[in-house]
Amino acid sequence: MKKEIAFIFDLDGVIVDTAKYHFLAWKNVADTLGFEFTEKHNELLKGVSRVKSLEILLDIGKVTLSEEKKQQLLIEKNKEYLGYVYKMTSEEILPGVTQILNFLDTNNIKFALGSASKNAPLILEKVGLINRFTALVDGNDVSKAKPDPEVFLIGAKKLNMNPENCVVVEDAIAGVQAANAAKMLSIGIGDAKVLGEADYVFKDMVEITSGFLKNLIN
Ligand code: B16
Ligand code: MG
Repeated sequence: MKKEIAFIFDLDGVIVDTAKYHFLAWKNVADTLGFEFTEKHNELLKGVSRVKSLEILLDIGKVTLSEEKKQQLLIEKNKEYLGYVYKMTSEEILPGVTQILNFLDTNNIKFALGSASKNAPLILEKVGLINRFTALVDGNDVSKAKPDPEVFLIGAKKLNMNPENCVVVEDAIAGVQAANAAKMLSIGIGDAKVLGEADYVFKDMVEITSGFLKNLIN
């Protein structure tokens, strides 16, 4: 017998790779402030809110700024980031994603978005996926950042599902922890050494086969 389950997908690192654009925009901020910001540093910002990302960046550069200057940098960073987002097309949907969404649709399994990004609706619109999600939860809807389960619990509510019947797909350890705290099944996308707390870990979305998905629902 089929189990009634639903999926909640993270955005950056799962559906699209916007981390590379965040990197370029944050690097510009670091350049302006006069310190080096590497791709390795950028890993620390994945899944983290915009405001928290700036705090981490300033810590890396050992820079202290006034509230006013921080607000100005946040606006400038987002402006540059949006410049990249506006150029996004469906070609940037990560390999494997479309097949998974098609499988879920074919099997009448609902899915929602659970992202820390305040730009999530725009990104989904640019890549042509906005109308495929039953519900969207983004950085504008939450007051507590991952690893707090709030984002996924709101997602379950919007899907009209019990949290225990939801499956979360996440690339950030804070997101995996949030899913676990919400008592949802967690699927990590990326390095198994980093995402070891997830119930399942796959290198990328292509590795999630229809056989695996069939096992989950049966
Ligand atoms: P924004 P996710 C996260 O997206 C990114 O991984 C993270 O690097 C970014 O700081 C955060 O969104 C906020 O993004 O500046 O667009 O509001 O992985 O939760 O989908
Ligand atoms: Mg992510």
